[in-house]
Amino acid sequence: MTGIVISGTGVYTPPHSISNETLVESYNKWATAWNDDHKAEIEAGTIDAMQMSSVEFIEKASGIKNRFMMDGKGPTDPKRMYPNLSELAPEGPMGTPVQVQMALAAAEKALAEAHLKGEDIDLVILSSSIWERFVPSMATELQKILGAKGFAFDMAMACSSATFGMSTAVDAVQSGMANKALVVTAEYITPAMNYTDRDSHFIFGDAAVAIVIEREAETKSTTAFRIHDRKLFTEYSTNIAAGFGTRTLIERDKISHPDQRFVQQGRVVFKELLPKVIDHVNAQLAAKGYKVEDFKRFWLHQANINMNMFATRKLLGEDPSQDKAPIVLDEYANTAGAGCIIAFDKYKDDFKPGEFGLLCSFGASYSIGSFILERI
Ligand code: CO8
Repeated sequence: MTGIVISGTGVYTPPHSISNETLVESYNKWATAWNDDHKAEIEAGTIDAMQMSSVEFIEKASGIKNRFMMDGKGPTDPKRMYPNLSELAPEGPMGTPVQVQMALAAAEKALAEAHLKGEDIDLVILSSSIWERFVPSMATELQKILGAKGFAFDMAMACSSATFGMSTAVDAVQSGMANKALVVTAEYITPAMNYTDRDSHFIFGDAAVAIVIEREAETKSTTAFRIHDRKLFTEYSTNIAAGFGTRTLIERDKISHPDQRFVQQGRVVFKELLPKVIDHVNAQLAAKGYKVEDFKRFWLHQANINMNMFATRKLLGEDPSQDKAPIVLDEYANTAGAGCIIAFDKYKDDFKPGEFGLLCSFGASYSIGSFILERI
């Protein structure tokens, strides 16, 4: 027992809702035009034709039906196939980044639920998979906008950015380094996608989530969850990757190479990561003396519906339901670190004091972060 609670959460949903139908139509127009342009080579057998994407495949293989984007026009323009700057983008590189504006919108909701103001916060962690700006740190800009005190920093842990950020915040509050912490995971991830890659063009959407962490004895929240336990795991893997970084500033001719953007071995990830997730959760429950029956709900990472079905079947020994292990990826797609927190935010209001839930992120790097929570 930590004496620490999650006293508020918030979700920011971007303005552009893009369905599978829209995305597949633009991809197929782009692929058809590419095949027309390369007709001679395709006929000569020197290159392969681009295959068409399909709405049916996407829904069956992933469970995704829709996603939200900060710009929907670029990725669905067959002549462009990458995002435009968002409507929220500042005039120049030193204006407030879109990612900070997404973070702020989520933070305001989380603070309202916790009955706190920005000035009550003395630690801001902006923990996300990828970065719109490296220096100055975006967390310090969010700290300034909120009027928060203390200190702020950026951190990154791919799909487990939110849970690892939360764990760091718990440590800071427990140790007395901070009194009240705000963790924000702002996944502005569409710029890192390759919309000309049939295998991955449908996977991600943008979203931001925020979580307030504070002492149970001090909280004014009426919806708080006590953090009973947390368990983190990492193991290096290149099966989920995005190559861009400072090297891209040197090797500028490689900016359009597919390896610069998101690329994954989806089947390998499925096979390698899931057993680790199941072992991780079972070990955590056994170590703390819990059984799966003790939990009302499992808020799981949101990458693929088949992964979540498999994980809940293995853990619970039964077919999962929306009530037991809610799915939000049908509407939001994969939002990297934000996914399990969106599920938590949208499926926590029916909890009564004394009921338990398990929050678990898993994905790139590899990483796993799981929290045992009790509604107080
Ligand atoms: N339309 C039609 N057919 C397609 C399409 C498409 N869009 N895409 C692929 N196909 C074809 C394939 O070519 C293949 O054809 P063939 O059998 O002839 O080779 C066939 O469909 C089947 O393909 P797959 O075997 O790849 O299909 P799967 O059923 O395995 O599904 C998935 C693919 C959906 C990718 C699945 O493997 C999956 O989701 N796995 C889990 C992956 C996962 O969880 N990844 C973690 C994501 S990373 C994350 O959560 C956060 C990352 C944060 C970092 C971001 C940095 C930018």
